[in-house]
Amino acid sequence: MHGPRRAPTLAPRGRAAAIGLASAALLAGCGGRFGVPEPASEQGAEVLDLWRVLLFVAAALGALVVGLLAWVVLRYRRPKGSTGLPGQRRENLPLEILYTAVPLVVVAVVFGLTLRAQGPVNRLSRTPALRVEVTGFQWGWRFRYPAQRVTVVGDSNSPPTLVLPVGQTTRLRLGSPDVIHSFFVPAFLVKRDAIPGMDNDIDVRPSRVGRFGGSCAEFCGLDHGRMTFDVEVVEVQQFQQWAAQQAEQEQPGGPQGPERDGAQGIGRQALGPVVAHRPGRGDA
Ligand SMILES: [Cu+2]
Repeated sequence: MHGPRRAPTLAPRGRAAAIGLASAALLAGCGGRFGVPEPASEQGAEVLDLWRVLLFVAAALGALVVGLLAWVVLRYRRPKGSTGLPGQRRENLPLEILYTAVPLVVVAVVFGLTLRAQGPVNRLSRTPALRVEVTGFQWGWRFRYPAQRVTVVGDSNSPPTLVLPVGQTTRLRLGSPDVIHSFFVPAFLVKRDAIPGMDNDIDVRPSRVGRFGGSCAEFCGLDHGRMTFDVEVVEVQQFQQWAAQQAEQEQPGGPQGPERDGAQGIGRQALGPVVAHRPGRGDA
């Protein structure tokens, strides 16, 4: 944006202040999320809160360790002209107890906070407003809405879109017919595996309307890197309209014309034989 400009030479103290200011500006520029995407779900907001605490604890401990190291190096450096070893100390019991106890307390507190955050993130609602079966397969995704009789399928050439209503709890049942995949939407700040022969349930309650990218986060073969999808969070009414429209198109007597996203026809064909061999379905 600006033309090349010669930076004025700064005294060491001024340089330190400039670095401090730049770091503060950098952190403020991330909106206090420190590199984490802005959460698009209530569960994601919990994860962000935990991340902030963990980052703060880690930064404080890092600063303490680096500070102590610097202090020791400077304070106890060898004076000019001295020879031999400095005075040796065999033990310091209070200090040893302190540096054993403090890390234990820190780990216990962090563990407790993590457990507390896991509660609302992993909790499954007794009455989810919507249920979607999410199937990861080599190499694409299928989203089935059993109650709405809607199925959206895509593959690595045409990624599908998972449409969700905002402000409502959706139960995602993750499964796979072949190998382990992982359902990951960075904006939800939660990732969960789709495992053959086993159903993995998570709830997501989107908190804002928008379109968010997702992908498989478990290396699953050649086209793993192209196993992407989108999540479209819409108003409840819009969701109902969309579902009704899709269901109509899927009726055997319904219009056979081009589907809303061309992925569906291709994907459904590709998935057909795979689904037939899917282990575990209906066994439970
Ligand atoms: Cu995968």
